[in-house]
Amino acid sequence: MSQFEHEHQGDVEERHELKPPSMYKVILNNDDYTPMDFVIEVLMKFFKMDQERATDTMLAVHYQGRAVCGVFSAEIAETKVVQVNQYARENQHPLLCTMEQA
Ligand code: TYC
Repeated sequence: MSQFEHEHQGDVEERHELKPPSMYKVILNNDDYTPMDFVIEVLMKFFKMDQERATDTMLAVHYQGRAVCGVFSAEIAETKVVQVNQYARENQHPLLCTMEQA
């Protein structure tokens, strides 16, 4: 894939750099208090996982400390983090969702 786009206007050439957008892993972190069923519900609701995949991902977080729930553009990742943490707080759970560059 070409990294540059060349635009000709008369005898003037403009060069625009075309960078692919940075991608971010959205991560769910373990804690001792959030109920397993609530984490499964979050994974199904915000990450469109089916029950089986949500259960596997929840258990990966429970036993390994954290797991990647998906990789998204910065804007989508930021939205997921805010929505998950807000939903957890509304339900009085300490569940923590974070993001880091992929
Ligand atoms: N460790 C929690 C428990 O034993 C379950 C849990 C899983 C919490 C995943 C957070 O991201 C999490 N109830």
